[in-house]
This record gives sequence, structure tokens and C-alpha cells, in this order.
Amino acid sequence: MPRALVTGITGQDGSYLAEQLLDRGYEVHGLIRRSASFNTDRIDHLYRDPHEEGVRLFLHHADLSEAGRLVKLIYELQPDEVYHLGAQSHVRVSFDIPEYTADITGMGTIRLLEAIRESGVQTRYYQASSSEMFGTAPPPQSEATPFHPRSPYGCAKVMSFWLAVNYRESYGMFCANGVLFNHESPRRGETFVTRKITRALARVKAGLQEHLYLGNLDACRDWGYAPDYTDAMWRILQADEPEDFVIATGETHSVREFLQLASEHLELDPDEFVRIDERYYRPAEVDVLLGDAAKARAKLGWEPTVTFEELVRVMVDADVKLLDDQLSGRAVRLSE
Ligand code: NAP
Ligand code: F7E
Repeated sequence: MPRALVTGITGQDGSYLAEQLLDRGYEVHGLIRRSASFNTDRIDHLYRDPHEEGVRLFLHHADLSEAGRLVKLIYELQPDEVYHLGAQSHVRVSFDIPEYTADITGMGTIRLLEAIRESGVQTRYYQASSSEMFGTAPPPQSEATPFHPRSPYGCAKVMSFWLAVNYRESYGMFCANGVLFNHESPRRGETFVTRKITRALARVKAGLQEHLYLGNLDACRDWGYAPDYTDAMWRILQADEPEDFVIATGETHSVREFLQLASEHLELDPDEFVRIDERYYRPAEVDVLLGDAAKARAKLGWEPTVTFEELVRVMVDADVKLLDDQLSGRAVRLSE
């Protein structure tokens, strides 16, 4: 049975990836942070008491700030594949906590790669790289596009990208980057713009919220559906050689378009409740992201399966249902 270790298993992508790996017959080990509040909502539906027979999902307390723990886990688990998804992943927040972001999103990668190298474990390593690394580079962006990051988060991800390349070139390790453009789902963190919008719309429609405060509505993103992107991660690690791949839909839409379409789906007029608050502007913005995933299509047979319009509808419907369940006191699971 192949064994995978997933950092960031409690996040949006980690939860879908864990589901898909379990479906593919893997034993899955996830790294979770100690938290005073429960932080495993997205994977609770996968978790079973380890005392039961046939359990294939195991969670381990660790933090990307602690190298010794990472070495111990890699050495003890001897994973066949490591998916490094853990990060301080919020771009706007990275301007407020740049040093922490560099430590976790950047240095965390060195700690993990060193843990693999020092333990001598032969494993395939996936690095969660980001379109945010392209920053001001004009669209479309592909594997050949030079990076020009615009945030501490983007800078930390550039460092991690090159570390994965460097460990591949220096030590012959199987390290591959997935340069993923924005991908969303009903499990998206509540402060990223798509989820912030769909969650607020459900509340406005229900009469629970009067206004929605947003920042730059003109930014354009290439938005895909998260489970398609976690499938790409797995494909990247099954390739014969470790290579870097852009994963994107090849379509770009503005935040304004997302807002308009989502509002129309609930027969709402955004002009009536959306307000602009400059606090959500960034000191430096990434204006247009539009990915060219031709290499992934050709070499991995990867294709996005969900259109922009479908993604908007799925997210709005999920937030309407979530709110409805909360209001009626039904048990709520982010996994639904
Ligand atoms: P996410 O929902 O924000 O999840 C981040 C994960 O990292 C969570 O499990 C979080 O744990 C964990 N984490 C944060 N700080 C940590 C620390 N100090 N030690 C250990 N774990 C820590 O992110 P996502 O959207 O799933 O994205 C997954 C990865 O892909 C991230 O590296 C992100 O930067 C990258 N990426 C995302 C996108 C996108 O559009 N979603 C695009 C390109 C790249 P808690 O649950 O405890 O907070
Ligand atoms: O912002 C604009 C904002 O925070 C998208 C992360 O997963 O994808 C994500 O980073 C756009 C930006 O995502 C609000 O200025 C307007 O232009 O949803 P976001 P992001 O910054 O693109 C990349 C690929 C990652 O790697 C990251 O980990 O929306 N925007 N008004 C707003 N954004 C937010 N968050 N909140 C607003 O009110």
C-alpha cells in the first residue's frame, strides 16, 4: 500500500487530496497543528478511531516551524510521497505578518526538504507553488514565464519553488513543483474573495447581513475547481521524471464578474449591498493571472472539469445550504 504524508491536510486542498489518495488505496498521514479550537472540520468525515480495523488515515501533531519533529516524522513514516501544502497562504495577511509568512511558507520548505535529505528516505516530493509568483508578469503565464512576486507570500513561494528545483538538481531527489493558479470550492477559507462573496450572499439573501465590504474588484484571476487541482498534484508525482507544471483553466475573470454572477444566481443586485473598503486593498496588487497549462494537458493528460460559471453556482449553493443547515440546527460539515 503506497504511503503519503500531507502537510496542510486540514486546509482546502489537503482535505480533497486526502480524500482522493484514500480512494486510490493509499495510507495517508497528515500533519496537523495543535490548536485550542478544533481545526479538522474539513477532514472529520475521513477520520476514524485509529483503534478500529483497516484505518488508513493518521494525523500527527507537528508544525512547519519545528525541524526536529519533521525529521522524526519522515524517518518514522518513510512515506513514498510527500505533498507539501502547509503554508501561511493568505496574500493580504502576508503583508501584516511578513516574517512569520517567510518562516512558515519559505523556511518551512527548507526544513521539510532537509528532513527528507537527512533521513535518507527515498520519496517523491510535491511543492505547492503558486501563480502568485508571477505577480506583474504579463499574461498568459506558463512554465517559461519569469517570476515577479508582489507580496511577502509570493516571495516566500518563489524561494520554495527554487528550493524544490535546487534539491532536485543538487541531490537527485524527486522534487516537483505544481504552479497552481487560484482554485476554489465550498471548502475554500472564508476570507479568500470567492468564499467571502458566496458566504456573504447567502447571508444577505437570508436577511442576516446588510453590507459586504470588498477591496479591488478589477483584479482578474484564473479560477478553477480545487478537486481538479489536487488530482493534478497526484499526477505530477506519478510522472517518470520530476518536472514543474502550471495548472490553470486558461480563462480569467474579474472579482466584479464573480460577484455579479454569484449575485444573479440568488437574484440579488450587488450595487445594493456591496461597499468598497480600502483596508482590503493590497500594498501591491497582482492585476491579471491567466495560466497556460498546455504542458500539463500534454504530459499529464490533465484537464479542468468545472467551468467558471459552474464553480460560482456550486459555491453559492453550498453556502446557502450551509447557512440553512446552521439556522435549522442541523449538523454541519464542510465536507458536504
Ligand atoms: P489553506 O486552506 O490556507 O491551508 C493551509 C494549510 O497549512 C492548513 O492545513 C494549515 O493548518 C496549514 N498550516 C499553516 N501554517 C502551518 C504551520 N505553521 N505548520 C503546519 N501547518 C500549517 O490553503 P489551500 O488553499 O489548501 O492551499 C494549499 C497550498 O497550496 C498552500 O501552500 C497554498 O499556499 C498553495 N496554493 C494555493 C492556491 C489556491 O488557490 N488555493 C493556489 C496556489 C498555491 P491550519 O488548518 O491549522 O491553519
Ligand atoms: O484574492 C481581490 C484581491 O485573497 C483574489 C491564495 O490561495 O490564490 C490565493 O491568493 C483577488 C485579489 O486570493 C477582496 O485584491 C478584492 O486581487 O481570494 P484572494 P489571492 O490573493 O489571489 C493564490 C494563487 C495563492 O497561492 C494564495 O495562497 O481578490 N479582492 N476584495 C479581495 N481579496 C480578499 N481576500 N478579500 C477581499 O475583500
